[in-house]
Amino acid sequence: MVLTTVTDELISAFDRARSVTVLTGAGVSAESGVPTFRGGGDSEIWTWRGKPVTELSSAELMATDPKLVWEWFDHRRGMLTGIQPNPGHFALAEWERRASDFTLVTQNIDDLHRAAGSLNVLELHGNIWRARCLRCASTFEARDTPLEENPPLCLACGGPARPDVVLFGEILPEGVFARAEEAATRADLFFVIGTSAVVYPAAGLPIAAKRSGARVIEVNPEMTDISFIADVTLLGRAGELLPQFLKQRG
Ligand code: BJW
Ligand code: ZN
Repeated sequence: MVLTTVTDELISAFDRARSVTVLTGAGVSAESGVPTFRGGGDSEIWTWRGKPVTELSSAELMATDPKLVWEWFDHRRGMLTGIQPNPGHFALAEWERRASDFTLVTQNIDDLHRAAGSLNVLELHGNIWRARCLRCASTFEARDTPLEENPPLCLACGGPARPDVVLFGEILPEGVFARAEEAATRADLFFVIGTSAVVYPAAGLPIAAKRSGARVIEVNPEMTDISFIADVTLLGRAGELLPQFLKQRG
């Protein structure tokens, strides 16, 4: 079913749900002015030196030219500086405060969910403000923008660090993905918000939820690769639709 507004029936299903799991993607940050990877809904697309993201954010480039990967992330961090969460992020933080069993899984590395007040965020693809040591694997916050040194050096052992994000061809942090899968299969309502749902294994989560009996609700201005399994596609912007789930509850 395709809808353009949040109906009373959806609000009451949301109120009655015992377990809600949400998967977000770049589209949830689009209304904050953050570009997406593949466009859609009038969003800007990340571009840098004419190279596609699949090449820039790849394990291959990390292995051959880590300084260039840091320059790309430095550019991204510069753009994110000063960007604020939007009503979609704030609504999700409120969903978490009101629900008894709520899990927010994000593919985003921009940290805007936490900035909006979400507490438990499962970051499948890492965090742009964190670095990971290539020698001792410790992780640390690295917020210099622009970078003071490329690569930044590990606070523990002085070794070179890389962005603590998951590039194409890299394995997702195992514990985090396992928790996301568990929440997907436990949910009775599963929301897929602002993602083109083409990147795996994240895009497998709504499929796993559906198989386990969840009702799947998609929020996106456009139909996506996952629309065919969604019970409801809410066609529109996250920042406009997500707050509507809270509106009749005072
Ligand atoms: C709005 C809106 C508004 C606009 N409101 N909405 C199975 C099948 C095929 C391939 C694979 C597979 N398993 C693994 C692969 C390979 C690969 C993959 O999936 N490739 C596909 C592209 C085909 N996956 C991987 O490599 C993963 N690793 C892995 O599986 O390891 C095992 C392995 C190892 C070695 C070999 C093989 C397997 C890792 C994936 C990591 C992805 N990393 C990135 C970059 C992170 C760092 C960075 O930011 O640079 O993560 S890629 C990029 O895409 C980023 C995103 O998190 C991710 C998803 O994008 P997202 O969020 O969906 O954004 P968009 O732009 O695509 O969509 C935006 C949406 O918003 C649109 O729908 C708009 O309409 C909508 N929108 N405005 C609501 N206002
Ligand atoms: Zn180290």
